This record gives sequence, C-alpha cells and structure tokens, in this order.
Amino acid sequence: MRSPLSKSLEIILLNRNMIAGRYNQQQIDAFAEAVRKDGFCVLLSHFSSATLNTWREAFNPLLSSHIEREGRLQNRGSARYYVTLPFTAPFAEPSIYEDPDVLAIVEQLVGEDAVMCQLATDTPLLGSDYQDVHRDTLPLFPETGTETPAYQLAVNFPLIDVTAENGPFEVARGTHCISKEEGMKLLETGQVALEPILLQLGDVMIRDVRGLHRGTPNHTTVPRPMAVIGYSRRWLFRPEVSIQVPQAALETLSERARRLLRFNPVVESIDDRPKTEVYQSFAY
Ligand SMILES: O=C(O)CCC(=O)C(=O)O
Repeated sequence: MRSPLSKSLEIILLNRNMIAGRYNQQQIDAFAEAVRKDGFCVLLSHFSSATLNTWREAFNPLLSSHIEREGRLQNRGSARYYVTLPFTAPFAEPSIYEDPDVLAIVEQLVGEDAVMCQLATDTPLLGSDYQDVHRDTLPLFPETGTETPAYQLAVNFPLIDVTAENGPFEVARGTHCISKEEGMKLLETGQVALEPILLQLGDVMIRDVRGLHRGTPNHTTVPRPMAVIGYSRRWLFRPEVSIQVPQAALETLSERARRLLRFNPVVESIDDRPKTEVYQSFAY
C-alpha cells in the first residue's frame, strides 16, 4: 500500500502506465520542475528489476564484509550502513548510470556538464533507528541563510521493495530551498510533514540532497539496501565521495560515461580503493 501522495506525485503516478522506460521533453520538464519545487520526483518502474536483482545478489556479500570489517564504526547510526559500490560489474552498468531520462532531468538541474561523483548504498537492518532529520550537504553560503538552485543530486533506487515496515526514507517536501533552520521550524510547527517514500524495485527517486530527510527503522530481518548515484555541478568537490575507476574499465566506457566520470580517480585495480569508508560524517 502506498502512502497518500501529493498532487505532483499523483501526476507522476499517472505515468506508470504510460512509460516504456522513456519520457518526452514535456514530461522530463515536469520531473525537473517537481525537483525544483518539492525537492524530489519519482520515476516509477524505471530500472530493470532483473538488473537490480543482480545488484542485490552482488551487494549482500559486500554488506557482510563491510559489517565484519568496520561495522563497529556505525557509519550511519545503529544497524545502518553506508557502503560504496565498486565500479565493476554488475554495478558499473551504463543502463543505470547513463539512463537517458535520469540524465535529462539531472542535466536540467545541475547542468549539461554535470559529473557523476558517487556510487553507493544506504542499508538499515533490524535494530536500526530513526536518524536525526538532516541534509546531505552543507549550505554553499551559510552567512546568507538563503539557498541557491540545485548543485548536488542523489538518484536513489532500492534493491528490494520498500514498505512501511522495512525502513522507508522520509523527506519533508520543499525544504531544499530554504535554510535548515527554517525547514526545521516548519517541521516542528507541523506546516510540513515527513513523508515516507515507498519505492518498489525499479522505481527511481531523484532528489536535491538539501531536502530535510531521515532514515527510519527497519523492523524486518531483511536488509533494505537503497542505492545512490550522486550527480553534481562540475565544480562541486565533496572529498567524502568518489568513484575509483579501474583503468581497464575506462577503456570500455562510452564518450558520455567518460565525461560524467571525468574528475574521478583512475586506479590500476579496484583493490586500490580505500579499505575504510571515507564518508563517515553525513548529517548536515
Ligand atoms: O536510506 C535511508 O533510509 C536514508 C539514509 C540517510 O539519509 C543517510 O544515511 O544520510
């Protein structure tokens, strides 16, 4: 059962029956406008479930080894883990990171020269808790108390269906374009509410990372992995995130992929990547 949806999300829902995986310009414009206005949009049934099933199978051992190696660091709160994905099969998948609809929306929001800077997952397990409401980035100009157009986006898609029980991501609509303090006040006074986003396998959320949000507890025994691909303005540098591109993979990339990945480090081998997650401080 999906939670009650706002008008703009209802309009997007109508598209579920229309999509063959591709949108026309007017629809792309509407998605981009929803991100500008609400801070996020959802593309329903967009990515291949078969592809995402291979991601989940390949991800499970990565999660186990992350927990074994550095689970004690609790990098996203209790029983909740941020795990970077290696840029190798099945995760180095152009049908996902070069999806033409996603990129058309991304480029409207963060520029035609946008970069792809992050490929990772957030996974709450049984025992996880409510996170503090937060943003994923600092403001660009904290002295002003005002916000700019978008500069960093997260493209999120779950590797299983997200239900009310397994820890849905919650977001406060429209809080990306005001200061965090103002957004928190709106939440405290009930003028905006946190909305759980119940995505099904294949659904894709594109969000401005400034929208106030939090992770919620997973009450089931099955991990709920949410993949995240970060796209941002070309000039933004977040030392916490990067994609280590193996030299061998570089040679197989499309022109567009090379351009998207152009500021990421190229490594001899994927084993050269940092042994511990670099992105530990996450809530702004
Ligand atoms: O995937 C989630 O439930 C949200 C996680 C989150 O917002 C974070 O760790 O920054």
